[in-house]
Amino acid sequence: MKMKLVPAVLMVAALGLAGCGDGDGNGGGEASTDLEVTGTDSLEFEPDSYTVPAGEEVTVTLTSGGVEHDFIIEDVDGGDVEVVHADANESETGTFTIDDAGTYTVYCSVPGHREAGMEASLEVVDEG
Ligand SMILES: [Cu+2]
Repeated sequence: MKMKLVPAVLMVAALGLAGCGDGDGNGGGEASTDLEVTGTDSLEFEPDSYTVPAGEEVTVTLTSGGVEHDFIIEDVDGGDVEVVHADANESETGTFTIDDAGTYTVYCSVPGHREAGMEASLEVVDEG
């Protein structure tokens, strides 16, 4: 009897996760003006891809784990844009607006983090 319980629990957990991922607009190809990002202790952005609309203000809420992180967008109109920085175990909010559609790179500027692979992909789309 106990053996049968395990797969059932896993299935419920999987369904629950899928449900949470729906409609949040992060990484699903649907543009969102509200990004919830976690900077993990293993130096990753979670999630690590975002889609936002061109020409609209986007709010980023960055939550750091046990290590500080920031959220920088590389090469926007020739310069990097620091959107938000969150100290360890803190959550901070910042905003940005990008007018030109395209694919941008997000990185963390805390020393060593980007070198460890702390990057994400930001898709800016014209919604017409
Ligand atoms: Cu970082």
